[in-house]
Amino acid sequence: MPKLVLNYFDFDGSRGEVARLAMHLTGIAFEDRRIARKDWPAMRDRMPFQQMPVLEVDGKPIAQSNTINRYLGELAGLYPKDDWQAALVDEVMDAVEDLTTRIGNTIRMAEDAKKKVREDLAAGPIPRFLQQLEARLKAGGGEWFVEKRLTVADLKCYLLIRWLKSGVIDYVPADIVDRNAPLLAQHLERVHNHPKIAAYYSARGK
Ligand SMILES: N[C@@H](CCC(=O)N[C@@H](CS)C(=O)NCC(=O)O)C(=O)O
Repeated sequence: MPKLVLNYFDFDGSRGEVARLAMHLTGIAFEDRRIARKDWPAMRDRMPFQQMPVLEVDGKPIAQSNTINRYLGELAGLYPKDDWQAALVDEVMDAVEDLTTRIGNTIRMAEDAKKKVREDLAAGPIPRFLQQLEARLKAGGGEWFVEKRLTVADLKCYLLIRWLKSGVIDYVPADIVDRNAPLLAQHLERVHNHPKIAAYYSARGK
């Protein structure tokens, strides 16, 4: 097993959290290098795309969350070997990434613009993404996205749904998931109650 160091913000969610969960779930040893916001400006230029997460593998950096998720998913056995099943995992992860980016782009907007863009997203694109993701969950049997088992696609979707349901995204109603994709709300509980994930968050005091 290579020596793994995950660089990500000191925050239990979003793009770096799939990697943490994948490694905790499967007992892969890694250094969880949590970067405080105040230290980020001084570090930014050392990161390949001035972004995180960045995984160091035997000292060599690799960026882009879904690339990291696939790499670790393969190491951890949470990514399909079959090419078609793997493509289905990628589709979910990339769709989640697209929606995360669209919402994320609003974070630094002025309040008026933020309100308008988020209300527009909540009126159409977010429900559509949720319905499309739910359709893929159904196609996979309703419990997990592919291979009737937990993969990195489930972790990636879980973190998006947790964010949407948390109520912290102003102008996006917290019940948007329940109203548009109730199976994704159940999926959130399924992942959250996985014994190793529940134990991980409990150990972190969450
Ligand atoms: N496409 C990239 C996006 C990475 C990204 O936007 N990361 C955010 C944190 S979640 C970041 O590093 N932002 C830089 C900043 O806030 O200056 C990925 O999937 O890893």
